[in-house]
Amino acid sequence: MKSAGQQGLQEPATCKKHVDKARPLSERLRDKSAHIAVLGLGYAGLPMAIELGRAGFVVTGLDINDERVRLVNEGRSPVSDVSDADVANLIKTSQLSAVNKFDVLAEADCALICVPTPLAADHSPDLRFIEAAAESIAAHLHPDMLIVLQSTCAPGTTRRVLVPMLEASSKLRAGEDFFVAFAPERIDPGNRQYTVVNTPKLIGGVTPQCSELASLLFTSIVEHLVIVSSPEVAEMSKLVENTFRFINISFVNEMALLCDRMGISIWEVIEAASTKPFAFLPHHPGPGVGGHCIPVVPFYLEAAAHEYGMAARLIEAASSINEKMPQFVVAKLERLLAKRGKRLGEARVLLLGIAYKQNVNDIRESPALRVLELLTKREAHVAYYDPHVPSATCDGMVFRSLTSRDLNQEHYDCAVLLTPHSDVDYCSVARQVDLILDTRNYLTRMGGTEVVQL
Ligand code: SAJ
Repeated sequence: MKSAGQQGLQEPATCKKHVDKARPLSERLRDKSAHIAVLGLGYAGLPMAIELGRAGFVVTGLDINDERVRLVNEGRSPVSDVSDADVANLIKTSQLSAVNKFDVLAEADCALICVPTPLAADHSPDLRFIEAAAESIAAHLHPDMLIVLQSTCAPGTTRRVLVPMLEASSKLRAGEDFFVAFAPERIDPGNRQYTVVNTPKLIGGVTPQCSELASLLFTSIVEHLVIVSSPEVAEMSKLVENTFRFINISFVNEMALLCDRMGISIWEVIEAASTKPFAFLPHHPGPGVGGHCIPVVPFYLEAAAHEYGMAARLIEAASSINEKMPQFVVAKLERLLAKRGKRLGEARVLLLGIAYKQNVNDIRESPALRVLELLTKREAHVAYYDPHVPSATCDGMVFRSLTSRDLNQEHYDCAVLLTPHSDVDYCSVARQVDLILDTRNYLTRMGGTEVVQL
């Protein structure tokens, strides 16, 4: 029976490319006949899977979250920066599929590890997701396989944690029988300008051949590759990038506390300092530092410093400043209300935006949740409005976002702008309140409503 292809007909969408596994991996990466497995379909893994599918690879996404797997197979995106159409187009052509069973790794030529690297309760690195991924891959490891770790981790994790776990249950040796590299994800959620494609990709292979094979994979989707001399350099670069940001944010937060005492605008100070065309990189104060990266990654660097007998004092100092910001927001609000003869405990307070940053729906580590918790503890009447976050649990209580219709029916003594989303009409919100504490310097004059910057 001739296949559809042999009959010259359009191959049915379900047909997978025939792959000659005998050909070396380098050739299958060049002609994109390699099968790629992406472990973790989150904010880092799904955009990577989409770009690899678009480049022509067959990509299987692996995730332990059944709901996430179901959504992807239905052509829907569980990640705010990836559209449903992005997913559906690749599902339709069978370039992309998702599974929650890891035996597909036996068929995969490459495995990209894009799993979370959170902190444990004591702020120490939590590598259980990387270790689980390593175990899954090790169980299906085969010759000529490329494994790329993309999850943020401390220097040495690739060579001293991942590689031994991969080698433990087979005679295969990294750098000889299979290949390993570290290539940190640099996704900036909500950033429309910089994406997987135009953000330079660091690659640190365990051996030069490992770097070469990882480069062959990424060159199909990334405009600029940067090969470094080892996985440790790539791991350390990622930690330095994010800790640089964390410390600089904490510096301007501390200056915000000082300028508040001085009675001058930190925003005007930063704007003025930014006129210096060299040697100054503006960062801006806010209610604190949220997200899955910036408040987490520096503690991987701190743990690495401790391992080498050093105390990373700046990281601890920066963390204590950033963690103080929610209290500062509440204290400033209390002072503003007191000037109007209102006690915090009897005030009706509207929080605007509780996602950890603009135009995302993620509330992990969001400082807005801390503000909500502090105000609730002070017995203020608190509600929030965030069209990207329908509900949030804070201190064991479930809060539901107001709708834009609700906003027009209630009056509030004050609002606190914590995370300004670009799709919200703050003018209409301002009509419902007498005072807005703007922690992001986002609002201009709002009619008769008094707007006070942090
Ligand atoms: N923030 C400030 N002031 C600033 C900048 C940020 O208060 O001047 C706050 C934000 O509101 C947010 C937190 O810091 O709550 C983190 O913001 P972010 O955009 O720096 O962090 P992420 O985790 O969304 O994305 C970052 C990436 N961001 C940028 O470099 C702009 C980048 O560091 C990484 O690609 C990504 O983390 C990651 O995956 O590590």
